[in-house]
Amino acid sequence: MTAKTNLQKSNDQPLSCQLETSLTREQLLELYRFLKMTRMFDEITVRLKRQAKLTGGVFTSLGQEATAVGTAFALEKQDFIAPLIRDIGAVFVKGIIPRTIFAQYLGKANAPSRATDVQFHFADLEKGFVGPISHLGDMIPVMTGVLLAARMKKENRVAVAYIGEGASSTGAFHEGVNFAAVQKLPLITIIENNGYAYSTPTRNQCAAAHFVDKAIGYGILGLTVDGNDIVACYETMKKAVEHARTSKN
Ligand SMILES: Cc1ncc(C[n+]2csc(CCOP(=O)(O)OP(=O)(O)O)c2C)c(N)n1
Repeated sequence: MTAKTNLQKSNDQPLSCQLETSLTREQLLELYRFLKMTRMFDEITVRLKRQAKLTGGVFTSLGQEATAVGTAFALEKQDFIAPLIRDIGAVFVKGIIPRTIFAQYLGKANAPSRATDVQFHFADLEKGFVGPISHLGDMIPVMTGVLLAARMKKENRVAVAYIGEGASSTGAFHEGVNFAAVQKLPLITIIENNGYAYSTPTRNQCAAAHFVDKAIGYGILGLTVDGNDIVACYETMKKAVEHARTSKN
C-alpha cells in the first residue's frame, strides 16, 4: 500500500473518526460499496422474513457493518474468516455474492447447502470462508485446526474468528484462544461488543472492565477500536494481521 489518503474533516464527523489512512480513494469507495451492500442485504432479508418467504431465523448486522467490512478488507486472499451472524459484510468482502446467501435463506436446491441449512451455514474454502456453526465460541477451536493444517502444509495464512462479546464467556472461547496462543498460531479473534448478548446486558455476563483485557491472560496482543469507524477498523486490523503473520506470540 503506497498512497496516503487524508480524509477531509467536516463539521458533522464524530471526533473519534480516523482521518489518516493508507487506503486509496478507490479502496475507500470499495469499502463504501461493501457497507452499502451489507445494509441493503439486511434490509431485504428483513422484508422477506416479514413476507414469510424466508426459512429459519434472520439475524441482521445493522449498525455493525463497519466492523465486519473494515477488518475483512485488511486480509489477503489466502486468509480465512469464520464470521458469526453479525458479520455478513466480511463474507461479501471475501467474495461470496448476495445471490448465494439469498439462495441459502430461500432454501433453494442450488444453494451451497442444497436447502439442508440456511443463512451462511456453508463453507467456500477456495475463498477462505469457513461457515459458522451455531454453537457460540466453537469457531475458535475450529480455526486453530485450520491454522494447524496450514502450518503443516507450509501455507502462509492468517485466520480470523468473529464473535460477539457474549460468546467470549463460553468455554470454547477460552480453550480455543489459549490453545492458539500456546501453539503460536496466527489467529485473530475479533470480539464485537454491542452491549448485549441477545438481550443480556454486558454487565450481567462479564465482570472485566474491557474485553480486550482478556488478551493479557493468554499472553497475546490485544487491540481495541471503535467498531463504527471503518477506517480505524481497517488500520487496526492491518496491525493485527501484521503481528499475526510475523510475531511469535
Ligand atoms: C453454546 C451456545 N449457547 C447458547 C446459544 C444461543 N445463543 C445464540 S446467540 C446468543 C447470544 C450471543 O450473544 P453475543 O455473542 O453477544 O452476540 P450478539 O448478541 O451480538 O449476536 C445465544 C445465547 C448458542 N448458540 N450456543
